[in-house]
Amino acid sequence: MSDNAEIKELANFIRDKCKNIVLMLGAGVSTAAGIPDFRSPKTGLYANLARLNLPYPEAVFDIQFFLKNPVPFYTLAHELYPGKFRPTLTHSFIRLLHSHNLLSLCCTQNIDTLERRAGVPSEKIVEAHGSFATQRCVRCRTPFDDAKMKDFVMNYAQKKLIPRCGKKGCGGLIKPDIVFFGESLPPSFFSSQSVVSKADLILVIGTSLTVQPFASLSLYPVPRALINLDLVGDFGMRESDEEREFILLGQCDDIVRELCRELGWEEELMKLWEET
Ligand code: CNA
Repeated sequence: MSDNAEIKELANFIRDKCKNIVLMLGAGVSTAAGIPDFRSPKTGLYANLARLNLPYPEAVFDIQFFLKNPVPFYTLAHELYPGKFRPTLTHSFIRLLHSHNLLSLCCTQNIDTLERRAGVPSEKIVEAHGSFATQRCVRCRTPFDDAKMKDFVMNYAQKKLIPRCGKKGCGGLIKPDIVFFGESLPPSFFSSQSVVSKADLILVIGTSLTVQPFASLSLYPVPRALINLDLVGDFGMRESDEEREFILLGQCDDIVRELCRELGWEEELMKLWEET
């Protein structure tokens, strides 16, 4: 667990200096909800994909592979589909930052929509890698009905049916609006950059900072903090005359709870989480 003095310093910094906090989130924020991340050595998705017979683990989210073989993706989608999972304490912490008028933007790589479910307003969320919330045909781009999609994914384990476009003469594969490897990020990601560059704190939580261009947001010369199990990106390498950085290593739910205790928000956090 992280050094308590560092948590106290971050709490003081937030209290004294912050009005515009930008969050950068990754899969580690949702592991406590029961959703595996990608790269954790034993529990991550990539370590457990052998059963899907993939040529390489990332293929499950590769657009070229999906077009040839959508079965591994739909097998996984059935397991990860939103609705089965509850927001974590860290998601409620983001909602709390919003209630305290400190949240400028929540940029997430996650596709599980748990930020929305925790009550973070949609105008404050940039889903940089898309989400399971909508879907469309990969060929003609026609949107596909949400309820039908839910039915296909929820029943995939029994029926093994993959949704296809119903438009006459099309029949293309249906894919959730998740950004696969080989696809561009949504315009909202690029337009958010000016907000990130003006943040008075970038809070990086639960990400290995390995996927670009998302990871590059952490490089803006503004104060930043890392809350993660391990040291990632170029954290720890800033020179002493550069902007301030805080490094808090451990389970993010434990660290945000302690941070909230220092800020006098712990009771509010727990109440919010219990009500979510
Ligand atoms: P990643 O590469 O798997 O990294 C996760 C990071 O979080 C690692 O550094 C872990 O050490 C750390 N971590 C794991 N659990 C915790 C915890 N409880 N507390 C603190 N740190 C923790 O995942 P990234 O998000 O960096 O990679 C980007 C991919 C992952 C995006 O494209 C996502 O779409 C994709 N993804 C999303 C989900 C989801 O939506 N929940 C799940 C799995 C993968």
